[in-house]
Amino acid sequence: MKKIIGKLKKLVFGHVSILIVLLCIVPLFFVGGGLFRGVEIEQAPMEQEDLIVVGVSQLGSESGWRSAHTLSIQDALTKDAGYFLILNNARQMQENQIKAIRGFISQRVDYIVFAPVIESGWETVLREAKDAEIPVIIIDRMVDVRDESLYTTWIGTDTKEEGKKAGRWLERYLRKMGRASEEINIVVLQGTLGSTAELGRTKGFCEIAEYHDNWHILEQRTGDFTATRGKEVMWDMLRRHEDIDILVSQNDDMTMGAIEAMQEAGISFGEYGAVTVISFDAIYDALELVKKGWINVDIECNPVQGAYIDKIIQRLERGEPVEKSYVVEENVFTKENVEKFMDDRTY
Ligand code: GYE
Repeated sequence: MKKIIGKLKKLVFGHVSILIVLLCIVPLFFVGGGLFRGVEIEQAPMEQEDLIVVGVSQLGSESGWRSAHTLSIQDALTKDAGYFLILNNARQMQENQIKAIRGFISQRVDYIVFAPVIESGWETVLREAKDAEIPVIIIDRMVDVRDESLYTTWIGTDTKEEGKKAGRWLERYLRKMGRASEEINIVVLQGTLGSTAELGRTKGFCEIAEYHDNWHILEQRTGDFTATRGKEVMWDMLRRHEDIDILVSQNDDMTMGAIEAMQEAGISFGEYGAVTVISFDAIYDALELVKKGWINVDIECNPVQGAYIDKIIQRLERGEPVEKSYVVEENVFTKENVEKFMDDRTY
C-alpha cells in the first residue's frame, strides 16, 4: 500500500512540478513577444554567426519611392552577399524606430542602419548605440544632432538642391511661356513635416521664390507624402483658392492624389492645362505622366541606396575610413528627355 501511495505521490508531484515550470515559462514567451509588439523584430539565429548582422529600421511604406528604397536594401544585403538582414517597418512613427534601434542594440547586431522619419529627437538612442559600439549608418533622411560622432556616415539625397531645381525650372518655364512678369499663384503640398525631404524641398524652392516678387505662395500644407492625404489637401486648396497657377507637390504619390482631385473638380492641369504641375521622386508611374504631359516636370530623388550601404559596410569591415556623407546622383525629367530614362527604371 505504502508503495502504491508513494508511486501516486511521485506521479502527482511530478506533474505538479511540470505544471509549475510550465506556468513560469509560458508567460515569459508572451512577455518576450510583448516587448516588441508592433515592432516585430526578428531574432538573428545562432547559426548566422558568420554573416554580418544588420538591423535596418525603415520609417514606413508611405510611397512608391519608399517601396523602391526598401527593395534596394533587400537586394543589396542578401545572404549570398554575406548579410543577415533584420528589417523593421516603423509605420511612420519615431517611437517605433527608437524601439527597433533599442532592440538591435540589445541583440548586439553588427551594424544599425536607419532612415529617420523626422530630423529631431535622436540624441539619446544614438548615444546608446555609440556606447554599445555599434556603428550607425543613416540613410535617406538626416538627423539633427549636435554631436556628429553619434553616427558613422549618412547616405542620402540633396533635398534642398531638389527644391532649388524645381524653382529654377519654374523660372525657365515662365520665361519660355512669356509669363515671367505675370502674377503667379503657387500652392505647395509638403511631405511629412520635419522630415529632411520636406524641410529641404521647402527651403530650396522658397530660396528661389524669394527672388520673384510676382510669385505668391498662397498656401503650403502637408499631405504626408501619401496619395490619399495629397488628394484631400488638394481638394481643400482648390476649394479655397480660385486661381492656382502652379502646384508644387513634394512627392509623386501626393501628385497622383492631387491630379485625381483636379480631375474631379474639373480643373485642367499639366502641359495644356491651367495648373502647372511640379513633382518630386520620378518613380516609373509618374514618369508615364510626364510623358503624357500631365506632370510638367519631375525632380528625381534616387532611392537606390542599398548598394552604397553594402560598399560602406565592406569598407568598415576592412577597417578602412569612410566619408561622413554620400550624396546620390539625381536628374530632372520633362517630356523632352523622359523617354530615354524609362527603359532602365525598375521602380
Ligand atoms: O521623396 C517620398 C518618401 O525621404 C526622400 O520620402 C524621401 C521621401 C520621398 O516618402 O516619396
